[in-house]
Amino acid sequence: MSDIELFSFEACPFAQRTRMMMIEKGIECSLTEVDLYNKPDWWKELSPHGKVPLIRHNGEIVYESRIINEYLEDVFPEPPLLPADPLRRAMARIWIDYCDTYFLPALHKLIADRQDKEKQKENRTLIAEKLLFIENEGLRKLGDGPYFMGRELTLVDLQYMPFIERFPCYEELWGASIPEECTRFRDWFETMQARESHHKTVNTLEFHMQRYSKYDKAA
Ligand SMILES: N[C@@H](CCC(=O)N[C@@H](CS)C(=O)NCC(=O)O)C(=O)O
Repeated sequence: MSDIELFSFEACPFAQRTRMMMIEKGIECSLTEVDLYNKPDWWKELSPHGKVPLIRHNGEIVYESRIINEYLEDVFPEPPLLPADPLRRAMARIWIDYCDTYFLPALHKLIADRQDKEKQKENRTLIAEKLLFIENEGLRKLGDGPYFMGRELTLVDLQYMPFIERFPCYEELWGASIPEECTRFRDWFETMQARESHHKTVNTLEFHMQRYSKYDKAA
């Protein structure tokens, strides 16, 4: 029995980041699925924000996917998922931050404004701009690939992958697209799809579509 407990929800892309991280590191954990639609009292007591993922390690809790992943990187340094060089580490953190601060808000706007045709046009353009920025300022400058930072897998890859796994739903339901010029990005996605951590955590597109379609039905 591991001394790490992971509290997760099957459909949650943030929790998937941490599940992928643990598989990549070979970290054993006991997994508890939380019913987020009907939060149990023990969960409300345990979790300050009520959000998954959350881990309990040696009786202490850590939450926020990005913070958990960096914590686990500190506790289990092998195999490394951040570059050793301080400047490259800083670069990795810049792109980890870019995902949550710039890229995800653009994706979320697409869902939030789904009823507004004019705003949707702007949102599709915004997403394309973000992807081109990732391609040109991130992937192409950081290295030849196949991973985000170059030859080695890092936490940056795990930060983006769960959301790109779901991108075909954004294409199908709300017309988002990955610009043609994003060739390094497409190759990156193909590389990531071959990882065991992806195979072990991926959900089918039908599963994702069903969940996203509910937004339209609820509107
Ligand atoms: N910034 C958080 C986001 C986590 C998050 O939004 N999780 C969702 C599920 S995908 C959640 O737990 N929602 C329940 C709630 O907000 O009450 C992270 O990176 O861990």
